[in-house]
Amino acid sequence: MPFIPKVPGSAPEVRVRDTASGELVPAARGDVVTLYVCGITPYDATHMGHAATYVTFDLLGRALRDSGHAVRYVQNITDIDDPLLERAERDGVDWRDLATREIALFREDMTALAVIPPDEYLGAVESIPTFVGPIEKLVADGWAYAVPAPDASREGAQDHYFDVARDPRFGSVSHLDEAGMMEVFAERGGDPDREGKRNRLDALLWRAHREGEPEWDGGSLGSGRPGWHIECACIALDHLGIPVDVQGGGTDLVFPHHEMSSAHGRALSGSETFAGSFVHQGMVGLDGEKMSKSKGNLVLVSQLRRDGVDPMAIRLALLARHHAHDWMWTDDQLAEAQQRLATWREALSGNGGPVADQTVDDIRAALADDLDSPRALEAVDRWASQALTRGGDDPGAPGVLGRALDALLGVRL
Ligand code: 5CA
Ligand code: ZN
Repeated sequence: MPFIPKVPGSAPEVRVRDTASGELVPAARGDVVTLYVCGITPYDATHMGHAATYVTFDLLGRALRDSGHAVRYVQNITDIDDPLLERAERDGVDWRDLATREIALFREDMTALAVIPPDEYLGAVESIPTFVGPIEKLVADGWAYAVPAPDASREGAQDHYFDVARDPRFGSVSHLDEAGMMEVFAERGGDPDREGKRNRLDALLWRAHREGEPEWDGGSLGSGRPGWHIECACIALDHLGIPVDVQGGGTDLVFPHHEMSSAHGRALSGSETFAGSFVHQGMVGLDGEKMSKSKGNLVLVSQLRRDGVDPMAIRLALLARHHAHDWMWTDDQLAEAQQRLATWREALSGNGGPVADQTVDDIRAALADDLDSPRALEAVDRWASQALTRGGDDPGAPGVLGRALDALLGVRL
């Protein structure tokens, strides 16, 4: 946990655009704000898309703290799932070693980007014993059912699926119709063609052991491993309680991941909603396509760091784009961010400057308005430009603004 300086003055209530309702809603619903953000699947290094996501929720946490709230932030690591096993197999490494290595690199990247770590950072693997009881409960309560798995390593073994037709609120996060759901289900980890499912969209909760795959004790479910969505539902339920205030991640998780984990979480908790708001980071792309580990079109935080790029310039490049929009990464944007960082450093290194109170208010107002970081940066640009062209006679201004940049934007000069 880095030291976060206090900023004089007070901040407005933070509002965020909730994907489920489409409305701007207060992110906080009480003094303590619970924040669950979907973490990485650790099979490759952190790219600009991941970095944008975690910087966005870091910004939310900072704005909430500044407006007088305490934040309880939980993040998972999907350290057992098909993509991780497939990559480990391809590269001839143990999946545990691959995950350990990538988690360590991710944490280094986040530290370099001044991302405040979550209060609890939980691996799926270490949490598996806490998934079994809830899945058994879903089966017992009629939310889930077994499907014979003839290719499993043990005779009579069964996979377990969530019955989406049981849930009258299914679709309340993404608002997709069935065709829209089907379009993305398979490419985002779903198995629409699995024989024996009641509905093609039903989600895997527990997979019986197959030869060559790792396995864990599943109680009455049999030996196997958990599905993806139930992991986030159970961790959120156990460590924050449902409803959480904010469920976060990239827009690629709206369906099926957040739709399903919300359905599982509501079924388990009896709560009508899974989250006060669902906040999603737009997709960051490269060369016209979504940046993704599976496509390999990546700009990596760790590579830029090795190239000697100041991590604060990387952070500024990310903050220059509004989180709600998709955008393409280009080298020009990094060059612009480096220029901006140099200008800010120069302006803040003077003995004084124009009074900064209005600038601090402008940063706060921009962040409170659905984390409008580009607007916040422009406010600082205006102050810096005035300081450099006309100077100013407030000796305390650079100090005040420097602390605000550190506390509110996570930019340390
Ligand atoms: N482990 C799951 C979530 S439980 C997962 O999606 N892992 S991930 O490594 O693929 O992505 C980590 C986070 O980065 C997710 O919130 C995801 O939505 C986000 N993300 C992935 N690719 C991009 C991208 N190109 N642009 C913006 N965010 C992205
Ligand atoms: Zn998740």
